[in-house]
Amino acid sequence: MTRWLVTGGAGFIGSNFVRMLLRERPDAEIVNVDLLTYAGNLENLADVEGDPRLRFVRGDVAATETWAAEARGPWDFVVHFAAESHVDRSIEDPVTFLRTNVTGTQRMLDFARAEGCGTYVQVGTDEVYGTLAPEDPSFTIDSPIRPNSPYAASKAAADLLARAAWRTHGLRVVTTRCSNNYGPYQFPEKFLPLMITNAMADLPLPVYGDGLQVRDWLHVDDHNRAILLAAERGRAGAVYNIGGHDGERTNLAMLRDILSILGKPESLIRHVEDRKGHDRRYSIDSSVIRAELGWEPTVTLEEGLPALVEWYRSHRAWWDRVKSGAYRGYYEKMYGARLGGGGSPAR
Ligand code: NAD
Ligand code: TDX
Repeated sequence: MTRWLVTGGAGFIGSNFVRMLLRERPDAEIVNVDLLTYAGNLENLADVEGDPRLRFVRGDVAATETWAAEARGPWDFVVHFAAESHVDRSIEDPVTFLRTNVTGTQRMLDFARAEGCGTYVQVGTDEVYGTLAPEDPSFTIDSPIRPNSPYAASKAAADLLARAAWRTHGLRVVTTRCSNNYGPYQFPEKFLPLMITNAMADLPLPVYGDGLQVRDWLHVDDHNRAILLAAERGRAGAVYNIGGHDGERTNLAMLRDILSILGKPESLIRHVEDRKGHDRRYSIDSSVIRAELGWEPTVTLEEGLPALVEWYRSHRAWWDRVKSGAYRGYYEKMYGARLGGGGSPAR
């Protein structure tokens, strides 16, 4: 058995990672620690709910002492996804981001050392590099760290604490920095699920500013395959940029594609006030992980976007429950008296 502790496994990327591990690593035994904030939803894992290799512990990464007894090491791998992840929320409420993303990461690094850990993966973001002008070269792992939102600043601090744990204590840390992900089970406050579900319901599509900001879209399974490689074969202390499968598009171009796939009119697009400090362009140079670990993205936007729209078409029950708030009762219904882990109440 290979023991994996995954944090944030009830969120978008983490739940897809857990599903991938169960599918591709028959010897994996997984504990998923998640606080179930508004962004955490165990319905994202409903299809693997009964798998005996997967155990859920409700817990706060910033209060590891409240659940450590339910997740004793040693661990072969700790993969730290849990975070506050939405830029707009970080502008309104930065302190929550510091608690979860900064304190929470330090507590997870301490937990990994105390329990024993083969490799610790810090799941980071390209947003730590700041923004690019249209003609700038892509971000490399040597680009300066210049975060522009409280979210990005908190993730930069987390990455640096992970590096410090490697240098100071010799914890085997590998850090990944990925561009914008898309795929199943993304919370519909984020751009693509918000726009697809709104368009399906003939609701307006709120585009920040001129809509010409560029993102470097990557399918969540390609991201998770890179994380798996980084965990199993990554170099201690390495930073791996992940992204860039011909995925650079303006927000408006993405919207036009979505509307055309759905057969909906462009009159649904509404330009609204811009996000404060809005990063203009992200673009990722993934040459290090390609050369060192042989990672290659496999899903192009041309195939991935229609498949994503189809997923939202066929999973209306899932996103109806998320948008209506009904998903919040799922954990209590499924787990009832087995409320373990302590932690703070879900926000
Ligand atoms: P998400 O918001 O969908 O999920 C976050 C999960 O973490 C949720 O299940 C939530 O309940 C849990 N969580 C939040 N606070 C917690 C706490 N204090 N203790 C325990 N659990 C807590 O986020 P996501 O989009 O899946 O992102 C996962 C990770 O990947 C984050 O670290 C994010 O910064 C990073 N990332 C995301 C993207 C992207 O495009 N979404 C790109 C690059 C990196
Ligand atoms: O309503 C909207 N209208 C709009 O124009 C929303 C929610 C977003 N946007 C724009 C802002 C961005 O230019 O769409 C783009 C994508 O926005 P988000 O989905 O909020 O993603 P972004 O800010 O790019 O950050 C994402 O990628 C990096 C994730 O949320 C982060 O967690 C990840 O680290």
